[in-house]
Amino acid sequence: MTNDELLRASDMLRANHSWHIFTHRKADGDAVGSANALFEAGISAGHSVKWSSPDAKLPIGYNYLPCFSEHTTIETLDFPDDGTLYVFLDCANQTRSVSGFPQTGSTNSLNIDHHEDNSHYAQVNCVDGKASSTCELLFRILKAGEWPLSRSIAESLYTGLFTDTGSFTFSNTSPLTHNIAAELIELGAEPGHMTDLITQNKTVCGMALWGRALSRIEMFGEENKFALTRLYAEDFRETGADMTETEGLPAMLMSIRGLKFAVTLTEYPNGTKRLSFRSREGSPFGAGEIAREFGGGGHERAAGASFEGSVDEACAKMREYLLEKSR
Ligand SMILES: [Mn+2]
Repeated sequence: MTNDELLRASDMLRANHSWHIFTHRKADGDAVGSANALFEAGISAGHSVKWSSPDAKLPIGYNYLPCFSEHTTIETLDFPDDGTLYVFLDCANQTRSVSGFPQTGSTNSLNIDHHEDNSHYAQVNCVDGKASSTCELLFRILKAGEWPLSRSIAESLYTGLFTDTGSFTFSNTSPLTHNIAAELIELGAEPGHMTDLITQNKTVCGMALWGRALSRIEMFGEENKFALTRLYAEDFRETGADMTETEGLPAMLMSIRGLKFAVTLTEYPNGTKRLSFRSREGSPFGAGEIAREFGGGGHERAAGASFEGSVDEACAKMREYLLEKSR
């Protein structure tokens, strides 16, 4: 990513005074963090800004971010050509967010993302598959364009850096990631405080839900390199946990010694059914590769897809599939 490319994105943001920001379905820390940072940057510059996604609710743990409550739920939009700049954050393709986006490529739009499989759907695409997070890339855009960076913008960006790198532990953590984290700390994001805000925010109900998932882990394959667990809709109802409280659970499985690849199958109380894949070095295949085979997407180490049918059937099929594929 050259400085000119960063400036091109920054100039587009500067020239357009009305923005509509979109984040992907089932937002994570990077999506919420980047949207918060950009929202605040826009408002501070005197722009009019909106932020939407199909999510009925964002993960409640991120409610310390200043623009958290600005999010509105939209399933579809007709994307009027009224001078609004449509900004997609952390969305590998436009189907990951609000539907109805025209495929013509001429809609006034900007795509800021770090997914390797990004489909370059917008008029201007600022995509860097090497960036740890959308927040890392957004920081570089804002810095290149000399946008003022407040302490709360720094905290929003730090949130995405922290969560998408698994607390600076995943292989996407580069020297640049740490340099940017250092700059964010200089701007006022305190690492200890941020870690508390991001990680020490579970509810007892959420912990009970995790307990159910952890108690159902099945290890299989050669040297137990695969793990699988499941959550049923009843688990949410019976524990009182919110739908968004599964965040962090798939990554938690990866703390099992020797594990290379993990799948979490979740049936949400609203009927949505999700597969979450995590992989690490030494896995016979990447998380993204498997997710794409199931019609989903994501990164080498973390990816997701949806599934149909009963949870137990899907688990049995997944187990067979992984064993077969690694043979
Ligand atoms: Mn991301």
